[in-house]
Amino acid sequence: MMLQRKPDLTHADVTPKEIYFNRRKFLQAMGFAGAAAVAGKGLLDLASPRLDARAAGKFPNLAKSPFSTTEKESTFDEVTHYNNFYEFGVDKDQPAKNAQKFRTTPWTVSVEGEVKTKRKFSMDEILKLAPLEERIYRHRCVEGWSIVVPWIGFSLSEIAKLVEPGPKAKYVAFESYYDLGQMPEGKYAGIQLPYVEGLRLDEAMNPLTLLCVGMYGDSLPNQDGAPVRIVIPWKYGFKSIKSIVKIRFVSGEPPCTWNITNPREYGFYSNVNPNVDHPRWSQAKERRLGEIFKRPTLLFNGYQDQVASLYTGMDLKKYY
Ligand SMILES: Nc1nc2c(c(=O)[nH]1)N[C@H]1C(S)=C(S)[C@@H](COP(=O)(O)O)O[C@H]1N2
Ligand SMILES: [Mo]
Repeated sequence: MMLQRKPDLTHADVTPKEIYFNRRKFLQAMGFAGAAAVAGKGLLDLASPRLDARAAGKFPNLAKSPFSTTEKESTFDEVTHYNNFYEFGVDKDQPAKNAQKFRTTPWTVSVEGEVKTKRKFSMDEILKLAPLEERIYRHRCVEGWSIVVPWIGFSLSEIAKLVEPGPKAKYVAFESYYDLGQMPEGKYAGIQLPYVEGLRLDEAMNPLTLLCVGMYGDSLPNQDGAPVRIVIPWKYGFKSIKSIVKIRFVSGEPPCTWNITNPREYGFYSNVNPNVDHPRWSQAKERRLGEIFKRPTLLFNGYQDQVASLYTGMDLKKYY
């Protein structure tokens, strides 16, 4: 829970649920193993049934990306049942339940602001705008847990090529869909909605910044930000805004939901940094979902080769 509104409820409160979740996964895995032994099939095939299902998904035969990690992927079940999506409830298991009926068709993303050609893109147009790639990225939540996800999409810079940002464009602002009728839990989110986020223009145009339309070979599940979201793998997860309807090229630093909620705890940059602690907990380590022992958190979440140059000369303790 990220909110300061409940100061006695910190990340530590997340842990018991996480352990419970992992135990459930463990028992399920045992079930799989048992079935495999009976069927005489290799354990490896059954350990990740979703991988086999990938060929049958909406997006088979995706181009691979040199940006992909070779680390073990989190399971589809982990990534779709342990979510932060406050519009659908503040608990990790709520988005999977409450987002089931979320209507994502028709969907339009409006690209506007300091650009030569403002444009509205339908979802069909977005899907054909550039070749879709699979990008297997690490994702590190500010709360101290992490996952590895095979996202699908293309660099956000592909959109910029089409709308041509002008000289006044220095930042990019993003806005999520918000409708209390479909997201009644949003009333209790404790944050101002619609959810908004932003990046400096050079960050947004870095090839790692992904316009994401799917995961695990298929469309995005509603709870993970269907039908289209942003993924910025070197920043804390809350920067990776879900279910976007607007992209605005702007001249000044745009407001960001967690930053305006609590500027001392959540900065505009929010680059993953093990050396800059959150005021209420250390950021030196993280727990990969499904694992017991914590692992060290890496500077820029391990993407320093791609992004460190964006921050040359900046004091990362000041610009957190
Ligand atoms: N619109 C919106 N986007 C959001 C959030 C949210 O509550 N609302 N939560 C953020 C946080 S804190 C994280 S860690 C990631 C989680 O993405 P995932 O559930 O697909 O793993 O989404 C981010 N994007
Ligand atoms: Mo997060």
